[in-house]
Amino acid sequence: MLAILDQAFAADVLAGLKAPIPAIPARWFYDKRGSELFDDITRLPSYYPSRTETAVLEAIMPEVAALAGPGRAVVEWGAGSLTKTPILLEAIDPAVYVPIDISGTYLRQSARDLRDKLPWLDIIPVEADFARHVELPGAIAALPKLGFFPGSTIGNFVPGSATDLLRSFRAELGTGALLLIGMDRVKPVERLVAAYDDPEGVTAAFNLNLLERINRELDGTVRLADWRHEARWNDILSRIEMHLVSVRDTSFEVLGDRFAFRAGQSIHTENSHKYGPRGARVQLLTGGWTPLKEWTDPAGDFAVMLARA
Ligand code: AVJ
Repeated sequence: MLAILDQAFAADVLAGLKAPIPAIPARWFYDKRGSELFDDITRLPSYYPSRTETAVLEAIMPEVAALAGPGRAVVEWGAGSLTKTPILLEAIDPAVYVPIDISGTYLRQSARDLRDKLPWLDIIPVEADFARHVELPGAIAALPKLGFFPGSTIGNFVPGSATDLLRSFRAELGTGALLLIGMDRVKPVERLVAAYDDPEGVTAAFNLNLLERINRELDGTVRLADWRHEARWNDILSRIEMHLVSVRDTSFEVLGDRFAFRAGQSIHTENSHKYGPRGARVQLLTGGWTPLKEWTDPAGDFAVMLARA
């Protein structure tokens, strides 16, 4: 018997491999190995988003703290990074911090790490899939809220799904809440591709780990040597796409189902949308959030936006 999370993984993989354009949702990258590899990615010279956003957050915190005021419940979708989340929490003097994550193990570990770093902070972890509606703890019902969604994770959702997600954030936090969100900017294609196809090969390993995860968890027989990593810029849709491309005709089984791929066929594994200033605001507006303020690094590589529900 597969656990509930594994069943969801199995359903997404089987449906995704049978689709006319094979695709597996990017959320399944993040098993233990995948999360470690993503951590390595954030330290790569060519992967500018993490270090740029961190610098922007550090620079703007006095202003954000003045706008938000103390005593808020800070809600973060995703367990939070120990480099970015403390920058916000140390600056704004919150009443409580509510990290939401689908992985209970990961959530509890990161709550422990955060308690070591900020022992004064009241933390209420919530184990839930933030892509669905999350019921927030009753204890924060009466508090003013600040949502935190860094990393340009919103960019992993196509615009229609991003709108749905932002609307569900709004429904969870309520009218008057604030949202602090990271949104990566459009930039020259060479820099974008280099960020998702690093010379060190870490992003390739991150992408290929999805196939290893299928082998590990879903009785898969994928031959790793038959696949390679590819990062493509899709200009019309303004996004980096990651694909796993078969290097020769190949076939494999997953949970007893057989799949065949021709040389050059791909499995689409991730979208990472990049926004212009106007596109970023429109995405927030269609999701029910009114932009109040936005900041970037001096080069304009990455934007942090503040919006109100
Ligand atoms: C930070 C999760 C949004 O799209 O840049 C990094 C994930 N994928 N390299 C991104 C990712 C490949 C990432 N997110």
